[in-house]
Amino acid sequence: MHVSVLHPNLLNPNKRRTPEHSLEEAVSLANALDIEILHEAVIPLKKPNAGTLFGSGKLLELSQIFKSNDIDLVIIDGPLTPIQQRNLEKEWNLKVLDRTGLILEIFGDRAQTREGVLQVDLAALNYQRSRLVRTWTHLERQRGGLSFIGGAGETQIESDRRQIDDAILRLKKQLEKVVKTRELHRSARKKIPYPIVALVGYTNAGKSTLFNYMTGAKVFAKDMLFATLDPTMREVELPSGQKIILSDTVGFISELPTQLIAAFRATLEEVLDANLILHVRDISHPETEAQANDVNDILEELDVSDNTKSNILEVWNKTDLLSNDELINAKNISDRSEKIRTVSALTGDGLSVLLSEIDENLKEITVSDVVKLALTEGGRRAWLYKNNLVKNEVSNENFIELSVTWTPKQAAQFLKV
Ligand SMILES: Nc1nc2c(ncn2[C@@H]2O[C@H](COP(=O)(O)OP(=O)(O)OP(=O)(O)O)[C@@H](O)[C@H]2O)c(=O)[nH]1
Ligand SMILES: [Mg+2]
Repeated sequence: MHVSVLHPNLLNPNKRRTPEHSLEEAVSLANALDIEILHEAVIPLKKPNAGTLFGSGKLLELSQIFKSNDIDLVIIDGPLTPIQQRNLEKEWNLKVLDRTGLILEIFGDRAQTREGVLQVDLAALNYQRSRLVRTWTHLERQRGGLSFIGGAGETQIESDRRQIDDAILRLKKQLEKVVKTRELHRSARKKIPYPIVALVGYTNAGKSTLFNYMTGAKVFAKDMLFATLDPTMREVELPSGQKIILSDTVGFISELPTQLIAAFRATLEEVLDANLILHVRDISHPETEAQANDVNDILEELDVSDNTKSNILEVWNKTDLLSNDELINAKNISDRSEKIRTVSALTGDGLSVLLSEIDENLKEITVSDVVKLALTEGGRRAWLYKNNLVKNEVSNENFIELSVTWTPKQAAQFLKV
C-alpha cells in the first residue's frame, strides 16, 4: 500500500510537542504496519473545516500530490469526525484513516492472546459504531418523520447499528468468560506471597528490553511502536533473595483512544494494583517530558489505586544515548531524588542499583497470605498474634487456618519460629 502521513497542525499554544516530532511519531506508528510511506507532511491549520478538515485549496493541492505519488491510503494524525473522513475519502478517492483508526489497526495486527484479540475487536466495533453517520436523513424525511421500529421503515444506519450492537454484546460475553478464567489463575497466583512490580511507560521506552534483562526471558523487544501488546509476567529474584512477579505491559501513547484504554483495563489490572510501578522513560527522546506527562495522564484515567500511585519509581532508560553533559545532568537529578533511577537496559549500566532500589522499596510492602498450622503449633500461632499479623482465623479438629498480612521479611522470620 502507498501511504501518505499528514499531521494537521492546529495552532494551539498548550501543545506538549512540536509538530515535527508529532509527525515523526505518526510515521513510526504507520511503519508498525506493513505499508510503504511515500509522502509525509505537517499541514498548518488555522481553523479546522467542519466538513473536510482542510480548506478547498489545500484539498486540491494534496490531491495532486497523492495522484503523482500513486497514494491509496492517507493517514491523518488526529481525530476526524465520521463526516470529515467520508468527505475526504470521496474528495481524494482513496482510503482515509485517522489516528484512532491507525492505532486500532496496529493493535489488531499485534494481538495474540485470545483476550487481546477480543479486546481489540471490541474497541474496533465501538469505534465503528461511533463512525456510522446519518447520511440517509433524506429518506427519513420522505417517510414523514414517522419512526418505525425495525421492519420496512428501518433505515440502513439503524440496522447497521443494531448488527454492531449484537456483535458487541457477543464479544462482551466471550470476553467475560476469558477474563473469568484469567481471574481464577490470578487468584491462584495471588496466594504466592510475592509483590507485583509492573513496568509501564511510553511505547518504545525500553520496557521489554528491561524485562528481558531482569528475567533472562526473551520477550519481543523491537524498535517499533507497540511491540508488546499482551502482558507478560515472570518471577524474578532480587539481590536480597526476595522474589517478585515482574509484569511487562502494553506501551502507552499520546491520544490513546479512550475505547482502547477501556478495552485494556482488564489486562492492565495487574498494573492497577501492583505493589510498585516502574515508569520506564526513554530519557534520550527529545519529547521525553511530554511522553512522561502522557503516561501519567493515562495512569490517572485508568484509576490506579492510591496505594500504587504513591509507589512509582521513574526509570530513566537509554542513558547510553545521552551526551556526557546530559548524562551528568540526569545523574545529578536522580541522585537528588528517591524516585528516579538512571539506567541503560542495553549496556546494563545502573541496573544493579535499580534492583537494590526495588528491594529497598518492597521491604515494607505487605502481602496477604494464608498460614495453615497443626493444632500442636501453639507457639507459632502465638508468634503471629504477638506480631499483630492475623486478620482472621478458622479452625477445625485437624488444623488452624490463619489469614495474615505481612512483609516479606516477616514471612521469612516466621519460617524460623
Ligand atoms: N540505546 C538503547 N536502546 C535501548 C535501550 N533500551 C531499549 N532500547 C531499544 O529501544 C527499542 C524499544 O525497546 P522495547 O524494549 O521494545 O520497548 P518497549 O517499551 O517494550 O516498547 P513497546 O512494547 O512498543 O511499548 C529497541 O530497539 C531496544 O533495543 C537502552 O537502554 N539503550
Ligand atoms: Mg514492549
